[in-house]
Amino acid sequence: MKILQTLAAAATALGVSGCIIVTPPPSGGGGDTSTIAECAAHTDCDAVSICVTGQCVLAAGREYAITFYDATVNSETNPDGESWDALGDAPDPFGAVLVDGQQVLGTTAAPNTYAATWETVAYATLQATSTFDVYVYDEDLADHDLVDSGAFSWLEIVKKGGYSGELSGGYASVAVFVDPR
Ligand SMILES: [Ca+2]
Ligand SMILES: [Ca+2]
Repeated sequence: MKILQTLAAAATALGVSGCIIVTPPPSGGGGDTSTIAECAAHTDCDAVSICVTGQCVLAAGREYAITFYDATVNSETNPDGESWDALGDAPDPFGAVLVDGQQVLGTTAAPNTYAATWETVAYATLQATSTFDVYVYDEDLADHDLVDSGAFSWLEIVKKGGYSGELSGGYASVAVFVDPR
């Protein structure tokens, strides 16, 4: 209690009257998980949670807005070394997103271009175990050419606010955003 007496003496010396508030020590780690964590960004929350209206909430089992923003076809030739279309014609790219193997988003095809911007939005409920695959195709009359694809952790995309980069083969780059509704 010597410290308290010293503080009291100091307070008296400063002309402060009334009681001294002593902050109690933390109560021995009760593992209280009911505390709602405040946050400003998804990265402020734990590995399975995201920040929604200032509070950390479980990421799984929520509905998300998926935005297929754009895609670039990085190669003038397909994996077989041929042009995407006859006579060296540029591809007609369109994008798709599959959740658990089911297509939840499909863009229109952008005619004869290596760079397409869509900003197409679709909504899907994402579970902890949900798979999230991104595809870019070249639209053809019959069988569309697969340009590139990539399998992602949707939670990783959510945490970072989006994915911007190459798909698995390097033939296409995309920008895809996933945000809680
Ligand atoms: Ca083609
Ligand atoms: Ca074409």
